[in-house]
Amino acid sequence: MHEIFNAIKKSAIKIKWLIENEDTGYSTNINSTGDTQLKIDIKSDLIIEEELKKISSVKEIISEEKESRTPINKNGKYLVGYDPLDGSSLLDVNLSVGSIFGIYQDGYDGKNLKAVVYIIYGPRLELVIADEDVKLYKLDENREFIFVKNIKLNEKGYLNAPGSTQSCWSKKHKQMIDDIFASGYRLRYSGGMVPDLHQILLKGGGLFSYPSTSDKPKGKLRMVFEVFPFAYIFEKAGGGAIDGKKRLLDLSPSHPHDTTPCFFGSNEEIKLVLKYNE
Ligand code: AFP
Repeated sequence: MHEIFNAIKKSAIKIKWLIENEDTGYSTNINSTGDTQLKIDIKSDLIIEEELKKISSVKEIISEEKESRTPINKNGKYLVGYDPLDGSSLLDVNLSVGSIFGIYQDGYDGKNLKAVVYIIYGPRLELVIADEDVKLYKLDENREFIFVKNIKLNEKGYLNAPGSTQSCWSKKHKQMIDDIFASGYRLRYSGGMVPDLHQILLKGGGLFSYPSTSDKPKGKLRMVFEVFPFAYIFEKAGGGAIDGKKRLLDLSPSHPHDTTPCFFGSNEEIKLVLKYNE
């Protein structure tokens, strides 16, 4: 597992360089989810693939940017599902973006996650590793990731990050979001899952939601690459992650690119979501 963490750290430094120096325009490719890929999405994916291919404990990898799995080592133990550059459509306006890695064993169900890493490319390069607990690291002047602190959510937060557009929300969801704001929560939503969830994690709590909507009844965010990894992190940080009713980590995708509605938060906010979905 440590070798995998090190490969991810090396990839993060290279991708940070790409973000700062390379063309952030679109390519002519369309990925498996139907999004037009940025040139930098493709390059970041390649960087990660090259680093993970060197690791003997990796059995196979699957990227959000590719339709199929890539076998690595027949005798490897771990499967790595990753989103090389989540929120890349925010690069042209110089907002933070991230990379997300779920390290699975024996299949890509939520319950098979063994560890999670995400990177946030912001003014600083930061990395979060969750295995037994959740730890924040930052890149120092010697290009080493140094430990900053453990991340722990409070029972209740004050930030609200509601995904999608109001015109596509159900009446019930709109009512819940209105009530949350009426009770004093502040809006914090950049449109990048990594910085939006990172903010909630580091500011002690709140709610991030991407519900079932009229245009995307099964939500937008992908289980293997985005939802399960953050569900794992929120639970390890002392909060919760549900699809509205059920625990996200109990779900099994029938295809690696399947999506699900999702709610991540501290315990009080998750209880509230459950109440509105009774
Ligand atoms: P892009 O990778 O196309 O920028 O999408 C980002 C994302 O998958 C995720 O990072 C955000 O939380 C979510 O989409 C935002 O979606 P909405 O703009 O529909 O709220």
